[in-house]
Amino acid sequence: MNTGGMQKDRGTGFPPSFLWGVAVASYQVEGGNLWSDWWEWERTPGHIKDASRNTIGCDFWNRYPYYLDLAKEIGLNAFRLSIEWGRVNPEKDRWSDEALTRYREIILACRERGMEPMVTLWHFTVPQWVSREGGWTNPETVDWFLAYVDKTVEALGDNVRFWITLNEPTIVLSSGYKTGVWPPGRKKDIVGFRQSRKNLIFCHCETFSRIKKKTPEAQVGIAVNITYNEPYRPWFPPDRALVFLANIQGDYAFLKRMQSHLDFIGLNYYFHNRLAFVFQPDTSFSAVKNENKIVSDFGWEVYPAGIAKVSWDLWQRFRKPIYITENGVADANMNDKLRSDFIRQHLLYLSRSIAQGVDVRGYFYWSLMDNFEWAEGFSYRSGLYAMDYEKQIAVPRQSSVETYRRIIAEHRISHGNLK
Ligand code: IFM
Repeated sequence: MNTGGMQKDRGTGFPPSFLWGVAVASYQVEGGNLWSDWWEWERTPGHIKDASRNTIGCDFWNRYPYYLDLAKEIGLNAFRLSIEWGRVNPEKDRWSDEALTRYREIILACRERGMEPMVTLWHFTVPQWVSREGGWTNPETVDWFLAYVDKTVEALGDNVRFWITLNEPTIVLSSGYKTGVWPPGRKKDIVGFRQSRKNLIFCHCETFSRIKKKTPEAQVGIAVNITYNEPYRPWFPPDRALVFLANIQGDYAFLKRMQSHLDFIGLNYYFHNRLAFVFQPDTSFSAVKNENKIVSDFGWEVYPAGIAKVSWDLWQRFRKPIYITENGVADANMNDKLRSDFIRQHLLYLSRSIAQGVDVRGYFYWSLMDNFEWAEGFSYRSGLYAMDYEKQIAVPRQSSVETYRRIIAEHRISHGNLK
């Protein structure tokens, strides 16, 4: 087996207080988020594959006890969810106590089922009124966001020990301001990109300080999506230079700007890229040359060694505890060998990192059930449970649910669950 260049060892266990969870995000599972920018975005033809059904989606907003029961059945001790800014603050200066009360109920419902809630304050969407005022490019958005943070932390803070300020900000920056495939749909808007980046970094740091001031015992981090980049030809300096550039321009640079304001790093790991130098200025001289022996429904190569590589790299650079806040694979097949192997292999590599001294404290599979996958709409199916949206039921993908349940129960990767 490819150990990704790391030393081989026998470690296959997880620390006693390890968090075993799944992750969901408000806009993707709740349904009915009509105050958010994505709601308008979705309704413009061409933006989303198969958007027509996203009125209630999984209807987590109303049916959260059903889903939390399913999560509990897997034996999880943690559950990652997010708060929808547009629900809490649907119009400028209008706040919804009703929404905050519901979020409080959801968080308590996690606790009642023995699951530690990990709560994300911003997972991609802004309220429509914020978007009309220029979204993240507008410096006032910082004040609006922080007012939302204050209200939310005031209402929920006594029951939340783990906060994530922002989810994958660099993905939103590039999709919203470089490629324009996500709201606000700007292409090559370098000025907008830079302003938004600056405002997001400030929001993270200030949110961290405010939460810590109010509840010093809370743990506050950020979730970043890091691709494991490696040179296609390790002996070829231009390929190595591409990897170096990709790393310094991406999330490592972002994290560096906020490292004094982080209790932990949330790592969302999905895949790797083997980068090759090509003489094509329009592709930034870079091409991805993956082997693609095993790929997800979306063509993402399954590469479990990468989770260990990135965790190791993050640990070496920042020395902060790491939670794997997302890791998952899109596979619509009900006979889901791909997903169960994916879970086993990633956890095996993770256990090896832990044995080598990397401080990894939790793993959250993305996602509990199939849900709304942004521009891909409902076609992306990564759930441990398959959604039947018409009937509003979630059907277990047996092999994956069983695999994850067993690993959690044994708290280690044993021979049995490696088969
Ligand atoms: O569904 C997304 C999630 O919102 C952010 N991280 C990646 C997931 C899968 O693409």
